[in-house]
Amino acid sequence: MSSLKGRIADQLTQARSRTAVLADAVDDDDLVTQHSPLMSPLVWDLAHVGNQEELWLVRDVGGREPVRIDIDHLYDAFKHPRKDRPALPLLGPAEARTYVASVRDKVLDVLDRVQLEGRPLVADGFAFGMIVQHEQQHDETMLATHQLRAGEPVLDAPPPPPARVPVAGEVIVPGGWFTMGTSTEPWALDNERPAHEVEVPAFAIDAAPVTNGQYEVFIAEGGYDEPRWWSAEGWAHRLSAGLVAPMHWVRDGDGWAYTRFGRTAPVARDEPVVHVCFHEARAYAAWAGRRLPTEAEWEKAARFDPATGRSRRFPWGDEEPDPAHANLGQRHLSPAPVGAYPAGASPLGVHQLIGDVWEWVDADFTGYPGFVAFPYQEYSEVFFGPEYKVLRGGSFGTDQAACRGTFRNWDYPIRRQIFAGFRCARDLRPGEV
Ligand code: AVJ
Ligand code: FE
Repeated sequence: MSSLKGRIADQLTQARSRTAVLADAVDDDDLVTQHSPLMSPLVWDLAHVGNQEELWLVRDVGGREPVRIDIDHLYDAFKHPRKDRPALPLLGPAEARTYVASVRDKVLDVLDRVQLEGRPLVADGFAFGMIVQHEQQHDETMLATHQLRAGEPVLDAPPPPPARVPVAGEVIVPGGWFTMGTSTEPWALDNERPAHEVEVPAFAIDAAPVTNGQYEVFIAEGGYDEPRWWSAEGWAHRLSAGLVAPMHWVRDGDGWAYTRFGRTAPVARDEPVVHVCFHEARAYAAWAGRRLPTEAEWEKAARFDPATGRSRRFPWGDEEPDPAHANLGQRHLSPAPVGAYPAGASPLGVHQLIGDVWEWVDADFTGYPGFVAFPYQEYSEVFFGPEYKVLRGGSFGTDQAACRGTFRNWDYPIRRQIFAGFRCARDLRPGEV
């Protein structure tokens, strides 16, 4: 087996172990329960992961007979909205487990025989990489479902590392052109492509994500009561949804507590704030006299190396993330405090861009110049437009297979179930360098 095939097999296995941890943590009744109208029952994600794998790797790449053509419609995310999925005749927990295992058996056989070159779908193992990322993305979704589930804690992980260096204030990123997106990263998805030059005027960006402690000041100073900090759309949502604090926060004496995966504790002031929507992020930034970064600013802060003028894969360079670089992969069940990842900082000193919390940026989700849908329009293109805002950098629940400096996530600006926070930016003042 080539080393690429070996890496693919390892990554498929890793994704499946994580899926199993998330599914096996609860009993069968819980697996078929819908914990929130925003989410599918966990058993849907489980079989959907197998169905996508069957469609792309067994049928398309492998040219093999379907395993279960009769269930395709149940697991087509466009046929049934999440809220309707519990009423479908879904595979039960045992059937779903048997199904995904039999698909995987065939896929490993396909992998053994396939030539990973020629056809763009298989060149560099792309289709396999896409399916690894797909399973890991659904694992993050399943983790978000766990966060929405009531009851005793069922997931365990060691706490994140402590702060190792003080990180505060902002970093000035010099103006000029930089390369955004990629044409060379083999498993980059269509919306990250192609690489293109963007001119970004000099700007200042926070050296770290906004923390719970900072966010508490915004709340205490009436940030949720002042329409002037909010966009019209954001204020309307703030009123109709009755927002008063990040999702999952509850009053605790003078302060706040936060229930995370079934465990309640006072909010940690030095951790990045998480479970805020785009509108809350934007309101905080306005209150702080700042703004959210544009998508190009975020990516320039994360990838631009002033010494070479080149865009790197990650803030720390081109190497794959290791546990000292970033809080990824559900190794911990929370963001780490600011300053916990000095080895992951960018050359200009911007910290924790990768991992910890997804970061809302001030951008609609659209295609880059020269965008071509690949291999299907329903991954990205059908979501392009003003309804979705972009998130960057991945969270503690994002696996490194589905996270890099160019990776783009998106959601509605009102959504808070994802592990999302933000950092602020601003234009430079005249004469400031
Ligand atoms: C990129 C996270 C928005 O979960 O809706 C999963 C990823 N696409 N199955 C999503 C995805 C198809 C997608 N996000
Ligand atoms: Fe999916």
